[in-house]
Amino acid sequence: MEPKLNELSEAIKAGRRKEAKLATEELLAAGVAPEEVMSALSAGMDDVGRRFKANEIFVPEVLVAARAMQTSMNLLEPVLLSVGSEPEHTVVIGTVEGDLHDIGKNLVAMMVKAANFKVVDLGTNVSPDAFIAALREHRAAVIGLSALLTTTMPAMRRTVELIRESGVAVKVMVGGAPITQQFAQEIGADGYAPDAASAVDEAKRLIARTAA
Ligand code: B12
Repeated sequence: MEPKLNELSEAIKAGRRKEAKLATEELLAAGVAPEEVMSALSAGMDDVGRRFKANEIFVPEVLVAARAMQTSMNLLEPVLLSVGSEPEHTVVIGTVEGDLHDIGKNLVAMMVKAANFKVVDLGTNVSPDAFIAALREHRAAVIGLSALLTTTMPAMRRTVELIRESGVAVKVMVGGAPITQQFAQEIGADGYAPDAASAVDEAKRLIARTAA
């Protein structure tokens, strides 16, 4: 199935939605693990990121690639979720105020859901108040904050501060391309993960720590 996986990566890079959909359907029908399909999607999107950074492509190309990726992710989600029993813990997730990037956050949400957590996804450009209201409403064990812009890193810091001030007991996990372990520590977050797979491990680690 290697060629089909490559075909999927290529379809994402070129933003060919129908092709991406078809390749995803074929891979899933052939019994390829959804995690493997997801890696092919990420590889395609990584390349898009690199070329955007190098000014080889521009916003419209990035958007069509993102849309193709979302189409595939919609097909993957039910497969990832078909295992698993009643979720025990809730994770609230969202992109911080001022930031509209959601591809990485969506990947994290999907992987966390697949690991049998209930996920409340607040979307992008989420104010600290909206995060805090959702934490109260859903009694979340963990909150995941995403930021992709250096200019929205202060909003992440502020969100963590306000969560702490609100007195809500929750473990805060942060991530996004400009975020580092050091920044996470600096702003008083409980955890950091560099990618969607390690975000799942990190959420589990934080919950185990709460229980201990
Ligand atoms: C796609 C994209 C866009 C799309 C977003 C579409 C969407 N629906 O998300 C569009 C075109 C809209 C966009 C707009 C802008 N963008 Co943009 N964008 C990107 C791009 C190319 C890819 C980001 C991406 O999706 N990567 C793929 C995903 C899978 O990776 P990821 O997000 O890093 O997520 C992974 C990890 O970080 C982690 N993770 C992510 N979130 C979380 C959360 C938690 C809790 C955890 C644990 C982990 C975690 O796990 C994820 C999965 O493995 C990056 C370049 C890059 N290489 O990063 C620029 C980039 C982020 N954008 C950039 C800029 C400047 C902008 C704009 C200001 C451009 C403009 N002039 O208009 C606007 C800002 C809009 C706004 N207010 O937010 C800059 C930021 C520079 C900086 N230092 O701040 C970048 C780095 C490009 C560059 N110039 O180098 N962008």
